[in-house]
Amino acid sequence: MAPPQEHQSESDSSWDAIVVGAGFAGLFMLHRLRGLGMRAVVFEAGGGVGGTWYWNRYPGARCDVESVQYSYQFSAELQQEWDWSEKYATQAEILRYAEHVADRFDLRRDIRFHTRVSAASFDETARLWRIETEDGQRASAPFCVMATGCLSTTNHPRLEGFDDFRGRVLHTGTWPHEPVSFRGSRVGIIGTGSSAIQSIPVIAEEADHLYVFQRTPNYSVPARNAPLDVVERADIKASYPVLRETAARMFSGIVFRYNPDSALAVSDDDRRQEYERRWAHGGVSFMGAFADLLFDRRANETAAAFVRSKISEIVHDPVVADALSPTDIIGCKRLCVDTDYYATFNRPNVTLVDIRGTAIERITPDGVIAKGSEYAVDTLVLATGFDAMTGALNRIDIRGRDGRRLKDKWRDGPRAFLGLSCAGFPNLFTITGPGSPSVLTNMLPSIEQHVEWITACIAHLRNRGLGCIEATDDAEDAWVQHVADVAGGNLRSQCSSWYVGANVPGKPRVFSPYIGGFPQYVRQCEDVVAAGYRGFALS
Ligand code: NA7
Repeated sequence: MAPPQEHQSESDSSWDAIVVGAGFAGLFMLHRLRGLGMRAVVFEAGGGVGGTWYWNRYPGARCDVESVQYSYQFSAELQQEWDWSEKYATQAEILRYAEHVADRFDLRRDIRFHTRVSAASFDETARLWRIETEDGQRASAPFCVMATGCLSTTNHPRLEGFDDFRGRVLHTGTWPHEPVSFRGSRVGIIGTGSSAIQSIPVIAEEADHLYVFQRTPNYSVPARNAPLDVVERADIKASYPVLRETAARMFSGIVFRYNPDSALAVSDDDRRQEYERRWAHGGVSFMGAFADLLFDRRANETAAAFVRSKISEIVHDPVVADALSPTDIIGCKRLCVDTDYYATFNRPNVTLVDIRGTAIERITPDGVIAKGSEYAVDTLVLATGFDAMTGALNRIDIRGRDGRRLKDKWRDGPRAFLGLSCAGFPNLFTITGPGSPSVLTNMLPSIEQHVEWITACIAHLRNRGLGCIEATDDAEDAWVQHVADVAGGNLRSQCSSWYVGANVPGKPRVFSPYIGGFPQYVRQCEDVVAAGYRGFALS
């Protein structure tokens, strides 16, 4: 723990705005609020800035969006002075970038680290949000912005006997800060999502033995990561304005080549060649191979079959290759991007424990029992993901008008207008909240768009001497319906992913991000403003 800061001794403080979270969203929000001349404070549970990139320090952690795109665009100077060293940046490099931004814009002095917000309630008489932290601090402000992230509350499976395990337990989403060695260790990893797929090849290089407990196989495509050389970096810097402008017009907010053709309208040879080209290029642009991959099950199956064929080419043991091969919709769960994932299963020190259709039976003091056998391990890595989209908000006791709890309002699934604001919760904003494109797009531009929208909204209120903004029930209902309608037409709503909350037992099944595309979403946000904040009550 860092030594407490001077400000942290304040037991009660009033501000113009309170921001919760110092990841990319909270950092930029603070910068913009300051730009409005407001006194703003950020409360951050971690000991440093960076959010996701502060916590997810597991071996092999990288962003699956190219570094030059997964970066802020609000400052041309920042873009020009920062150099990305690789096509896909490591967690460490992205964290250094967040730290650089915090320093460059002098943000740290208004961030209270090691301070987790436990409650936020709206005082209707004073028209203030009153915040409490786990260590007993209080603060109040007319505006509260939740910049708490979409994948920030870890999911811990309830496994029988777990507490009796004598070895070391690590979760990819809360990885220790000190170096973790796997040398001489027998490791068991539970999960085969993105975090596992990135960390498995790296852990396997060091561990004595690695057991991979796989409940559901996942589709993964190679990253083809590479260093960026001096010429590439100069080209990137020269073309940033065009890159950003182009990205803003892309469905996902990410520039890559989309093929407008149907996978079913071309010959088998042409289709295969297109997939081969994408496979050789690497990354999530694989899903841009054909326009209907996420809309037509037959088209989707052509891409799925291609990846399965690659798995059987790479993995020597046909039984293991078969166990690693998913049969469901490709891209329904988020497509994983890897470096040597499938090839890692050719190593003699890696064993795939395929528990498909069953479950881990129990954890013993010395290992894991699955499919009737005990696997002795010294270290258990939980790569079991997150209570996504709503987890971080629901863990705070948020109360709006009449003391109504957000958690109760969201009992059957999240409800918010534009994913930005909730009826009954005046002056509370959520950055990349449920009902906004968020995780289905490039997070950085989506964050910036929300921060700019919120900033303009607060400026609008202040310029007109207004104190309150709140989504109306009607606007919220219509938006929630729209989000559901759009999701219904997309194959992504059909499987048991964290997009629908299926990975957390008891969570209502609702497709929470907005899947209508980034440009379409931005247009709707702009229309709302142009129509005088249609759908909001201003007072
Ligand atoms: P994910 O994608 O939610 O993956 C979690 C994995 O853990 C997944 O394979 C799960 O299997 C598995 N899991 C979860 N609970 C259990 C239990 N009880 N037993 C066995 N296996 C279990 O999380 P990640 O951290 O990898 O990635 C999250 C996002 O971060 C990712 O999509 C990127 O956007 C970045 P399941 O599939 O549920 O059967």
